[in-house]
Amino acid sequence: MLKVGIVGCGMIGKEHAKRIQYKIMGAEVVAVCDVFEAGAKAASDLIGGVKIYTDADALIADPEVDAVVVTTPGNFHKNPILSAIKAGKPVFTEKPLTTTAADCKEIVDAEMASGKHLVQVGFMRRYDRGYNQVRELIQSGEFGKPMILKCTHRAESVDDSYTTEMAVTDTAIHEIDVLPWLIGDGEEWDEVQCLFPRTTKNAHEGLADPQVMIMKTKSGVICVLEVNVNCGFGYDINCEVVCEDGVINLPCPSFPTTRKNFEVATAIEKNWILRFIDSYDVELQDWVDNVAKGTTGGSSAWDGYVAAVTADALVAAQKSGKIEKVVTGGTPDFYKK
Ligand code: ISE
Repeated sequence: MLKVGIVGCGMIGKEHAKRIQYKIMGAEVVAVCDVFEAGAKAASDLIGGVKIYTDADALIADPEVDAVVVTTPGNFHKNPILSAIKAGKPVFTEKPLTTTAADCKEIVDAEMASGKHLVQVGFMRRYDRGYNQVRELIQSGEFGKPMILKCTHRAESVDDSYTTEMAVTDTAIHEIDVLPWLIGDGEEWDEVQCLFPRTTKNAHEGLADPQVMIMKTKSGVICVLEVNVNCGFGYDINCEVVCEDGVINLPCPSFPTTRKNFEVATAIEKNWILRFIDSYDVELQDWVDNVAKGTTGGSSAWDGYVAAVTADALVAAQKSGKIEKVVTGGTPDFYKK
């Protein structure tokens, strides 16, 4: 049984604590940590009462903790990940790996120096059934080569702490990671651009929303992504892949179709926790299974670094209004699959 310690007891931390304790096989949570003791206590209570820490390093050093899950806000990911690597303990971190490419590089360097693959980044879309089905269809070659990706990343609303940059670093970061994986191994972003249409009346003061992000891969596939986080009607993720010999659409979660009052209707998922609930389950089970074999699955620290470099370029593009290059320097042998 893998004994897990969780660092960060906010919303996703509590979700993962319950998931690991009650759904995932081969693992249990033995300790939780939050700088706010009350937060750690609340998470501990949810899972039957486990050890509580307010210092992440103390949790990581606990000999009973075999592996670490990091669910703090993204800008606090770096230190617990580095401590886990130093302690030689496998670490699953929620996305993004960290919020800057420089911090991600430090993690990549530390992991390579340790000589072991210890870090998995929680880009859960790589575990989503729909994305995997689309990937298989692309890989079958039946549709020819992909040329255009038309994607939407819409959310009902965001709170006042959400910034224009977060449309990239917190939201589009999912497409940044999943789309190259979706269309082909070895695919990489080459250049990115961001356009600002008229801002919706539903956005809070200072937030530019929606945004249109245009990203081109090295092989010439162009993605047009609408990030629209105050759409008001639900959490709506779409991805259409236009290929040479046909078009593939990502399936949406299925809901009954109803007919009433001269209307045909079907529901849209309310939020990301519900939309990707199954993906999170599969993802954490895969992490635990991989840890048991001494490996990692999903997105590596290098993938997390590449996503951060791309996000940095997109944030620069938001500011410059120009096309910006994505320069990663090439995959080190350590991370080649
Ligand atoms: C959130 O952290 C997610 O992971 C969601 O998928 C994304 O849509 C949202 O913008 C993020 O805040």
